[in-house]
Amino acid sequence: MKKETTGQLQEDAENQKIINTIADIIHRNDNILITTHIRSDPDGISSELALFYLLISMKKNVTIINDSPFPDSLNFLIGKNKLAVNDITPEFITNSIFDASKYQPKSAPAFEVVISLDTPNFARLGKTYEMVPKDTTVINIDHHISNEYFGDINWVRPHACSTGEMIYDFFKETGQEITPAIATSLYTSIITDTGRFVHANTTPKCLRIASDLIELGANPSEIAKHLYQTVSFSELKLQAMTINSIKLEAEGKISVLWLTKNMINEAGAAKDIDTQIFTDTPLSIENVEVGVMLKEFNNNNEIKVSLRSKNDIDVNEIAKTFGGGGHIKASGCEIKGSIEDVHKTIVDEILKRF
Ligand SMILES: [Mn+2]
Repeated sequence: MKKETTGQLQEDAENQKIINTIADIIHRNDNILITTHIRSDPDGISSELALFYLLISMKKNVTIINDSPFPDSLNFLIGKNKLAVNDITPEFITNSIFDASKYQPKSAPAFEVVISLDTPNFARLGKTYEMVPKDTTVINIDHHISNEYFGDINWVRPHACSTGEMIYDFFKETGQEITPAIATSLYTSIITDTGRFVHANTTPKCLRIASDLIELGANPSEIAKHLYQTVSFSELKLQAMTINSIKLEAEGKISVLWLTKNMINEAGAAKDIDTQIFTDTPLSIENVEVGVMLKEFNNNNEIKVSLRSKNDIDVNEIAKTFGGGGHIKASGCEIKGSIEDVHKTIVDEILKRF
């Protein structure tokens, strides 16, 4: 116990040091680009927004560029929503979040600083990576254990439940005000990355932060309404189809769910549907140790593999075998091949770990 406390103090001191370094770089520069990984998730987007609100209040020139379009499901965090009450005109925020494919390099200022959020390596930035000028200072803020320390400054905390938790620490350490809009964003980070406070990354600290954010103006039931009670009927039908597709392997220790393009068509769901809600389903079955979701995407015969682990199996290691990564109990990778072939490949790889 004593050792852990010492470790915690050391981590706190290190956090303090690196936060000061980052704050100093921000103070010395004006043109800042904020970005997150491809197929952005709520943790990445919410962390971007919280930081965006902060940097705008510091009169910085801030641009958010992501490889993937802003997910409709998070519209409640920006624009004309009632949650984001502050002095920033909603249009400005909406316009600054744009699809990288429409990006015109000439029209953007030269970025002096790039802040990469929730992203383990350059490749995961997708096309945004090509926009990073070579002499830019890259600040890498992330909680993935697979992070490759690709920045000039690397603040990587695998024990943080979310990147949002780290951004919260940044606000606290630098004495910045957390407005209701920022509290709403950060609460969204934390609740989504902990799977509504049930995953192994749900720590006393993350619950304390969530509690503080509620006091600062985040409204849990309002946020939950937007995140969890807005499933379209076609999405729900798709969910039923994916549940029907589940196969048990290795005497019920592994379960594999399929999400094919055909299923999406048949259910009438949007092609870019957020499939986050399906990834935890295979692991919910009793006695299953590793849950897998296989998703067909693009047209290039590639399968997105999402891995979830209940107990001792390190799925970050498994994903790494195929060039992916993430966390010990939640990770992902992409494998070329038909869904049938990838099913066999990934099950064989998991079996080596039992
Ligand atoms: Mn995250």
